[in-house]
Amino acid sequence: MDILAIASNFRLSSKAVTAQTYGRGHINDTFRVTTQDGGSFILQKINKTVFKDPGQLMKNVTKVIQFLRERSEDPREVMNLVNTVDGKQWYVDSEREYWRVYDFVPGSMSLDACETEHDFYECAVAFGRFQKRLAMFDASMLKETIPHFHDTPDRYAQLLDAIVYNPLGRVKDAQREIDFALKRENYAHTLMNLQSTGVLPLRVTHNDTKLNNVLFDSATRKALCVIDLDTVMPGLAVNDFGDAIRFGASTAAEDEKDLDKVEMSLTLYGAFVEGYLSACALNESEKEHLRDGAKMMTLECGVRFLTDYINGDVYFRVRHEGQNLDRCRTQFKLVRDMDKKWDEMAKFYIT
Ligand code: ADP
Ligand code: GN1
Ligand code: MG
Repeated sequence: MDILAIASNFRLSSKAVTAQTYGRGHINDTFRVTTQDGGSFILQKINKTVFKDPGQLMKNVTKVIQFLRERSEDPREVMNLVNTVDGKQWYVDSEREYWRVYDFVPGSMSLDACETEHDFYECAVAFGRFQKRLAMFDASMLKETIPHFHDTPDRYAQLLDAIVYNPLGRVKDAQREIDFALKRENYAHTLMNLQSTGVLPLRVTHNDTKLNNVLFDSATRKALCVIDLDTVMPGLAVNDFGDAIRFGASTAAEDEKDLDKVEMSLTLYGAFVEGYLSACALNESEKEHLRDGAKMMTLECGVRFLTDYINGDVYFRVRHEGQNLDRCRTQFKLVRDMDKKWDEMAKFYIT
């Protein structure tokens, strides 16, 4: 694939001269492109297996960016889309692949693990601020880019389908993980039930609040900009909270093989609660169910990795065989650890 040729379809500051794969996202193909005049850009091919309607996705992203830009003080707080030479927000190549370009946010970096609890506090403030700023966004302006995204019972249904289909015969290698998941199937309904009974309000949420979906100012190490806006849709704030915990409060990488290294750090958990609640206003029910958000998103993500392992790694990018099963195991280890720390997690609620 000639990335520089693809880049030439966008209004970059000058001619693109280098292009390298970039970052550690699991979904899109991301490249950092530099130009003759020293400009730096992020070029992405949108994953069409994951996002069935990339054009609609880009309409969502454009609206969210515009809304946030009107409400932020520093231009580096919101990503900037670069138009194509025809003045469009995305480019479709001859193979019907969808491409987009953002300015590389100047002076920024992303983290795949926190170095200190302060990093995680900053991440929480960024996602909390994001939540607060979107409070007045009209949800009806957004189309769901992935229906049932955090519908955990639906994720279980997909796991059960994969077990029956078993296309590569991998079920036998994952029996312990399948048993673990199935034992917790009743719990999977908890937050969806609280949503349908109106206890937890639907808000416009980010839905993919990984630490590496926030850019930090490399000079000050303050959180600067929330990125990866592909899944901004109506959702639960406790899930945004929880998805951030499952990744950022873990003491090891998402695909760590040595499960003795994998724990949920209460210190990091506490730092995130403090940062998140300082930046956005949640109601009492949401605060009470923060720890359920953490456990649910961790369980759900484990179920998703397990399903994808069984299906033959068709959704999440893998760098080696078995990586999705490794990822599933860390998530389930974190669920067990949260069960142990359940009472302590409750102590961080600020009422
Ligand atoms: P994916 O959906 O595959 O996770 P992301 O949109 O999160 O893709 O991008 C992958 C990585 O690329 C991010 O984690 C971040 O490191 C980097 N990145 C994305 N957009 C920008 C940007 N505008 N400026 C700087 N870095 C970026
Ligand atoms: C994916 O795109 P990325 O890497 O930021 C996934 C999330 C998962 C996460 C697991 C659109 O996030 O839902 O929680 O991997 N994004 C999508 O690491 O499915
Ligand atoms: Mg990402």
